[in-house]
Amino acid sequence: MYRGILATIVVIGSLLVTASFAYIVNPGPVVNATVGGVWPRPKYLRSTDNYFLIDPKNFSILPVENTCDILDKAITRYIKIIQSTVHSPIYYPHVVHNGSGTNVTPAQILSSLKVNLTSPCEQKPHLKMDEWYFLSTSGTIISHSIWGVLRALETFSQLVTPYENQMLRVTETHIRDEPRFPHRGLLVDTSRHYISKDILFRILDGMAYNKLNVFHWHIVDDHSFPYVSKKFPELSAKGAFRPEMIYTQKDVADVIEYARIRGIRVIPEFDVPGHTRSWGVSHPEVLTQCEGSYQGLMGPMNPIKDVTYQFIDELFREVQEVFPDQYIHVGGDEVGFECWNSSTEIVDYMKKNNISSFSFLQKNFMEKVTRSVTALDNIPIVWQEAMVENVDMPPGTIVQVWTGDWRVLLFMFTKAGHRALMSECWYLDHLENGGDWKKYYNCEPLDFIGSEEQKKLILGGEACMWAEVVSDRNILQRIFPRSSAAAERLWSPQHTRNFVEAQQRLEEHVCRMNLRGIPAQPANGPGIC
Ligand code: CP6
Repeated sequence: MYRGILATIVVIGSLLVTASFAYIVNPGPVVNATVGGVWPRPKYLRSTDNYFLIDPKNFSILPVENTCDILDKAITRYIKIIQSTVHSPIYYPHVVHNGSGTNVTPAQILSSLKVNLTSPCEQKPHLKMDEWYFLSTSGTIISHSIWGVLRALETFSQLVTPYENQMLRVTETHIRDEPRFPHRGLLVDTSRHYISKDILFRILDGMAYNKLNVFHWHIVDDHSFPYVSKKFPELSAKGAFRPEMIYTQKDVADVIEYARIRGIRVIPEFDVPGHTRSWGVSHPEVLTQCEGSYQGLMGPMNPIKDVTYQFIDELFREVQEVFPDQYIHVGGDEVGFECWNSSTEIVDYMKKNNISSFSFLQKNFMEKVTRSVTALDNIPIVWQEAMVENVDMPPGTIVQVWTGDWRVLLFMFTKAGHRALMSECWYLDHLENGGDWKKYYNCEPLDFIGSEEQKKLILGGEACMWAEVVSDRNILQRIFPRSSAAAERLWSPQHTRNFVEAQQRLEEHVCRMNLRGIPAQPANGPGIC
């Protein structure tokens, strides 16, 4: 009874709020999907009563000024996507157009989309890349960088919907758009379960469909070491789950390239000094040998031995050559002190050097490691726990918040002048009942007390896909569409917070991702896709 009333309210509410959109009429009390709704929602969007028809077999995307391999490949991808839209389940006979995009003006045929890229392509995406674009569905894209063009093509492809007789339809729409935050990431853990390269590619596809631009590759951890190092091949030879569950140098290069041409940065994480048990299979000398009741276990890295730092330095030197991004994540989270406490060697060292706490050891460790990163002109990212005991982090270090009172933490880190990333509210391994994208959607990274200066230091955030309970079989469903909620929070203006409106666009966005080969799970309960 209650559920019936609730559903009715939801349906009526949806109709009221989106009266100016086209939507699908469904037989039951399900969430209606928009038609040609854009996710994440653009900054400025104006649609008219005019619309265009597209013959998918006779449509081209044409560079008018600069072009490059990234643009050529994007055109090939998006032509294919646009052509496949004729198979969308959000099909015309079900569609009621009211308000914008009604059949007021006789339809014209749109045969090409002209891409006006006003400056030469940059080779690789970076934190400060320009993602601004102008798009008119009457046939024009303008952008000052290749990255904006990629975002514009994604938006255009989302505005296109099926029409009768294998034709497509797009409402005349004018959009000026740019992201709110420059760092819009997804963490993927490939240590707790090995995720195959093909699935990583599809994750990157899905990221592009959501305008996410940072693939945070949590590539190794306690449970396995799949990265095949050039200098230390024994790390994966002994530390991978299975001989074939590895990322060769070619695999890594393929992932970076796949991401690059989609405007996605790849930031590797080699988490130290905790979360390193898999390193110890081949290099026990860099881990602490626990004693007492922990006898036989190996703990966090050994912070009092030079070999530890030499080893990290050499490995990070390689990692910084292999991964072109200027940033590298060095972890620093969840360092258990029990093992250090059990080690006679470490306790003696502390006495001799007048060190009274384990967090002081941790501070020294993180200072050394971040310095070896900056020595090679890279910039470290660390988890929040690395900020202990007045640690002296190199200038520019970014702190990622994942647990605890994030409002207090963001205040503290930005007060100290550090740039920060929000992840606390975007843990994708935490499951709730259907529709749990709403709690992700509700999370507002700037919702803490702090000055304008402090808020400018929030670069964005990341949704986190820890892989204890996901593998190739379910990771895509777990990531999408829940990370889409974070993607919109990070891209769209702060005032974009209307659940009822977002719900209908997300309903369509899930259908769209499904059509494009991403097995995104249902967003809202019963639905037509
Ligand atoms: N692995 C690593 C993890 C987590 C972290 N670091 C984690 C901790 C708590 C939860 C989820 C994930 N699995 N290396 C913390 C950043 Cl609830």
